[in-house]
Amino acid sequence: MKRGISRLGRALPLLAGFAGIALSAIFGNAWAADPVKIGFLVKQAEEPWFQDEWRFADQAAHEKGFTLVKIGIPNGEKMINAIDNLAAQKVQGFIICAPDVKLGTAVARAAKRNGLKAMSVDDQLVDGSGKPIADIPHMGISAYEIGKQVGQGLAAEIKARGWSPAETGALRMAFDQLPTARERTQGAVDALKAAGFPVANIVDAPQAKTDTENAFNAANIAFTKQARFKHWVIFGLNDEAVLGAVRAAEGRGMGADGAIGIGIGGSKTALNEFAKPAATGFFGTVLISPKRHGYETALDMYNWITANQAPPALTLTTGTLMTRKNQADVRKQMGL
Ligand code: FCA
Repeated sequence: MKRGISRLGRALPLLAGFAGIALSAIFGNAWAADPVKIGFLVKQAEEPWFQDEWRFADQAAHEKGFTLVKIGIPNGEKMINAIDNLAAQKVQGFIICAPDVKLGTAVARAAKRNGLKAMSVDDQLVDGSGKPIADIPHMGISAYEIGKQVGQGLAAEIKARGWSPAETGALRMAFDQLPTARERTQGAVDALKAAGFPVANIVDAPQAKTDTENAFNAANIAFTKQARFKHWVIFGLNDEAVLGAVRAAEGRGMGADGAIGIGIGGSKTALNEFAKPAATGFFGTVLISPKRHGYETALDMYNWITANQAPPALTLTTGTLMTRKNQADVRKQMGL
């Protein structure tokens, strides 16, 4: 574009002084002087995972010198308003973890209407028929594999503690309307099964929302219905799901020797538990990378805007089992 501008400038010497102004009017956003602005919209701004993502996206903004606009979008209406708002602020593109993946078509439409580039993070957007939206690049976790790591960790602990599988229940904190959540817990179920855990002892606790409070309520209902088990292992889509269930177990007199869980995340929710002087039932978590999901997606968007280099259509990140014992080493390895 710059070369085009100078050629045109030479061809119209009389207008040379006004070329910048005139051409920026003609070429709009393509005029190189526009500062880069990127939106980062998340469904649950209060959750430590999303705060970490924002923190790492801020780091990218600082390094590259772009402006990052962070907005929490707890529902579809706020989401659409936020996208329109980004356009009004002359943002060129945004990264989004939507409050409901079925809003995919609405996101694509709002982005197109406003001429914004869009990329999703964590939760992949789908269209009306449940298919991922092809022209919205995505970075998510390898949900099924990470779920398997959770299940393997729990199976190993059942063994290490000498718990009889027949007397142990497995609580699946369920949020099945979210594909990544379903895949994560399916991975854990399959790993438990593969380790010989009795399938009939797997109990579902459906959560209304993916936070600790809703997990606590869901787990309490399940524990009341299934009082026959002596021990419990707990898993779910994130640390909040598992922590809520661990708190519910504690409320029923089941401490770390009665009920243990392994979450997914590794942000503050998990670290706060590990920092307690005595081990709680929150045994571990599969640490995933807020740095990749925040910093890397922000850089991807920056390159898309400034160099017209679209991000890969799909990037799946891995995780590492982290417990009280190895937390410092594992976090260091992940560059956190
Ligand atoms: C989903 C969950 C979050 C986090 C993220 C990676 O969005 O709701 O808690 O696990 O995936």
